[in-house]
Amino acid sequence: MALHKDIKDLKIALISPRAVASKNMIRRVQPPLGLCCIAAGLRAEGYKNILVYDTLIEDYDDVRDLDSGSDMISYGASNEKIENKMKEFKPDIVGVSSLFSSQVSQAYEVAKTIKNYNKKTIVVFGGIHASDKSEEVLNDEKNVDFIMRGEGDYTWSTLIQNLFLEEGKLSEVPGLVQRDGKNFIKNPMAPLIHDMDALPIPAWDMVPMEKYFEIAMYHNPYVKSGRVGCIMTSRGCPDRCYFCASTVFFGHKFRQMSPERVGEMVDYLVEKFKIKELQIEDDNFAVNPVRVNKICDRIKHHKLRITMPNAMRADTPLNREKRLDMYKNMKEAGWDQIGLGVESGDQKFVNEVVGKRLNLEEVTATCDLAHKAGLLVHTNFMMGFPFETKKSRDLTIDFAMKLDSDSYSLSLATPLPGTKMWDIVEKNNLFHESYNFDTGLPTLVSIKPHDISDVELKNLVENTNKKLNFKASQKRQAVRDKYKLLKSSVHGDRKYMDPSSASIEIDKEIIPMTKVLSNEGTHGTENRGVARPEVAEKDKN
Ligand code: B12
Ligand code: SF4
Repeated sequence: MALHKDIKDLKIALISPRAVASKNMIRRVQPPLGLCCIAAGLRAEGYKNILVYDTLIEDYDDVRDLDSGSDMISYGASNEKIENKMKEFKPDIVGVSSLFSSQVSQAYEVAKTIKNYNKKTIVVFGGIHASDKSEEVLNDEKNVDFIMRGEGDYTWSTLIQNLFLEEGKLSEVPGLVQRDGKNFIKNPMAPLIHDMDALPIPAWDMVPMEKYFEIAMYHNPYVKSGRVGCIMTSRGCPDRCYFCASTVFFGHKFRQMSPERVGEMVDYLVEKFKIKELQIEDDNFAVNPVRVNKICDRIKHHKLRITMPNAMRADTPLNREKRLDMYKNMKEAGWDQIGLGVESGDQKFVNEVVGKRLNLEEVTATCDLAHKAGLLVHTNFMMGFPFETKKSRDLTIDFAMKLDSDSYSLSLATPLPGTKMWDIVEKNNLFHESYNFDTGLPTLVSIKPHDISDVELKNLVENTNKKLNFKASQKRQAVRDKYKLLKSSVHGDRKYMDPSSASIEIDKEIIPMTKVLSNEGTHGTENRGVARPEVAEKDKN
């Protein structure tokens, strides 16, 4: 494709599509970190006209039923709005983030909208889902021209040069997938990025940060200030959980930013955006405890409130004294809560099926250590694994009930493309009849249960969640105080119950949630999440 203007003047739009959720999930929204990384990479190469367009923040309150009668919604800017934006910006090429499998139907809508606006505009998909299901995406959606697999931080400028310069060759673009008649040409992937410190600071300045601050519905929505920075300080995880899509994409090698680089990124967020809280999105933040301690020392002067919406291993470092020291440092640096990935209370299942090799005794010990350090603990469990038995479920419930965790997420296992669990589900024809990518959410049954009905399984998971979180809320005032931070939610960190189901049964007594949180200032709940004027107001003071 010949180019008549300076390549650096090309207009590049990067779009994050509408999100899909079920009605009882909160509508989360935070800056699309992947697109901000790509934009920063392009800017560093000298590209001048870059638009990062996050449909979610552009129209957070445009909530639509996905199919009439279903429990599913999508939210974000409409196709008309996206088209109008394209008419205004006139991109030469558009990159669409196809990160979540559950979002792919919405990503297709974006592709159709772009081609509707101008057939000549090149549409490129990238992100975790598109990388793993590249052929399927190209088969399903003719409006997608190319897929770029893998990390996009540096590969975009190679793509653009080879697409738009006369001497360019598409065979040179790492990770590119294109149609070839009925077949596909798949270029080898670029190597994973190892020098994490060399990555430019994500282009948060290209998204409307104030709007995110105002809505304040982040990955962890329990925030004291709306001014939150969401960062990632490492990629990759050495663990091998069989359900995890993250390692399929980012690999098992732990690739870490130095404490100094993390510090620079945090300094930037504090100085430029006046953030007051930090959410660290790493998959397994504490793989290197020495680094954690150094990061604590480097950033504690900012006095930020820090949470980790994702989990870390409960047994890092293995030495409990050192673990306690690390937790104390984290507390001193501003951490309020840590998250632990436990997955199941069935030790044999954790070791032999999940592939996590985690001694559950360490989980129990860690709850005590974290409390000693003054931290709250959130634990993550799953149910509804392929061929799971009642015995295994009972062990999970029993373990979680006895555990001194301050809040719990018990999710329904969801098959994610590329994972070992996906392969097991596919091979054994275990996809639930209602399953499609849209419904691949942790609040819905995606895998045919083995020895329980789907309805019973869903109810069991929902009720157990409520019981666990109720139990936890009775123990510590700090937990009840945390719930006050999200008045529109009922209970739990990731499970947001519909108000109509907001009661729990304990020993045959039905207790409404309002009573569960009695005198704690709980207000009416809203099942679709709300913008949070009270947080925005507090920030002004
Ligand atoms: C933060 C996060 C969220 C946030 C916000 C994500 C966002 N918009 O930025 C929230 C809380 C909303 C969220 C929700 C969910 N999440 Co989530 N989330 C993450 C997490 C922890 C970090 C994402 C991130 O910022 N990564 C860092 C950046 C740098 O990477 P990136 O976004 O992938 O971008 C890079 C590449 O993908 C690529 N790229 C990205 N876009 C594009 C576009 C083009 C054109 C190109 C070429 C390249 C490209 O280049 C980027 C730079 O290298 C990941 C785990 C992980 N390690 O990534 C899970 C992850 C993405 N989530 C996952 C899932 C399943 C979900 C949920 C469905 C369920 C849930 N667990 O609650 C929901 C669904 C969201 C919805 N409503 O549609 C899965 C996705 C797997 C899949 N196939 O679907 C992951 C991988 C977790 C896992 N362990 O498996 N999530
Ligand atoms: S610990 Fe987390 S990131 Fe690592 S493999 Fe398990 S689920 Fe994936």
